[in-house]
Amino acid sequence: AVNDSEVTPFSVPGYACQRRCTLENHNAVLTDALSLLAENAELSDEDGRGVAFRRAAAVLKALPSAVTNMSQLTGLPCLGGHSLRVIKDILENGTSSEVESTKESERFKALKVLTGIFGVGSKTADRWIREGIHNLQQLRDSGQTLNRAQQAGLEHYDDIKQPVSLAEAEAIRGIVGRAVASVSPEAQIVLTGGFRRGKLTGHDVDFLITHPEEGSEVGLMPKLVSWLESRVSCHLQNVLLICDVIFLYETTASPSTTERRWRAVRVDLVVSPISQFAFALLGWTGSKLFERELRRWAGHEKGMSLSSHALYDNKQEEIFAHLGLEFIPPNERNA
Ligand code: TTP
Ligand code: MN
Ligand code: MN
Ligand code: MN
Repeated sequence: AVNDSEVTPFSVPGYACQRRCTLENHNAVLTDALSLLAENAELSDEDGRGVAFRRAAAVLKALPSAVTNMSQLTGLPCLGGHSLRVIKDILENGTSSEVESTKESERFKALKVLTGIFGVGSKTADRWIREGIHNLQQLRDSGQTLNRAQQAGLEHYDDIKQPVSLAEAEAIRGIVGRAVASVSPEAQIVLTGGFRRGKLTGHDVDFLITHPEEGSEVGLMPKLVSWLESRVSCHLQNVLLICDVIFLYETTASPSTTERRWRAVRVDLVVSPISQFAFALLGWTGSKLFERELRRWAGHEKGMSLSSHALYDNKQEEIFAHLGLEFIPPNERNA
């Protein structure tokens, strides 16, 4: 056993947006466990509990080495009693009984499978489970009415479940880039989301599109979508966009086969006016918790509202204060 006197407690600031956190994670066993409990809470419509587990996991992700002793955690932020019990269980026994039983529970397994269908959220999945639907076959047999997104999600379930590689993301960046260039030659496209943070795989590919001239981005999205859908260019006969978000493209076929290999990938396309581009880029780069923490910091520590469109000062008067001026109400600004 490690002697407590040898243990140096870790120290990290309270908000995730105050911390530098690369993809290197010395505590993956612990953070995987807490992330699973977060996911289960989110799927059960317990968002508060979900965020608490996400914050706890983020603190552990930011540590410079593996936790070996509970006393190293003394004074760390965001580690509530529940998260600490899970961590202690894993440090002492190698696994957490709560995590293991959650993983094995029929309800969690069914929620994961059903919400894994694009277009199906936890509320829909919960209703289906109450109607006795626990898997894809039962869903198909049930005669449930599915909307267009869900039909596509079900049809391409296996493809979409498979992570997108960086190479695929770059290939799709090329295809979408050519499509954007053909509907609006000056428009710019940036890869955002997890790939911008250096991840090598993702559950989708996120793009942010803008135009250097304010206003010229208006109408770009419908043009881009219909252009991709119609596959008008012979260079792009390998692309099909369905539901705005599911992208089918031909993977590099092996020369030995003439069979077409199609792969469905989720894409997120966002168009932003250039005046909001910086906020959109910040807002769509993630991670989700980093974004949430930036907004919490802005609100709680600075009295401001941050969104993917703007940063507002909640009290207009404060702008005057920041400028060292006495507040002048609008009706007295008729200079
Ligand atoms: P995701 O694509 O869900 O997350 P990711 O790219 O980090 O992870 P993965 O690799 O699994 O795809 O979201 C990307 C970012 O976009 C994330 O920070 C959340 C943010 N975002 C939305 O998802 N929806 C919104 O409406 C806005 C404004 C931002
Ligand atoms: Mn993404
Ligand atoms: Mn995601
Ligand atoms: Mn996304």
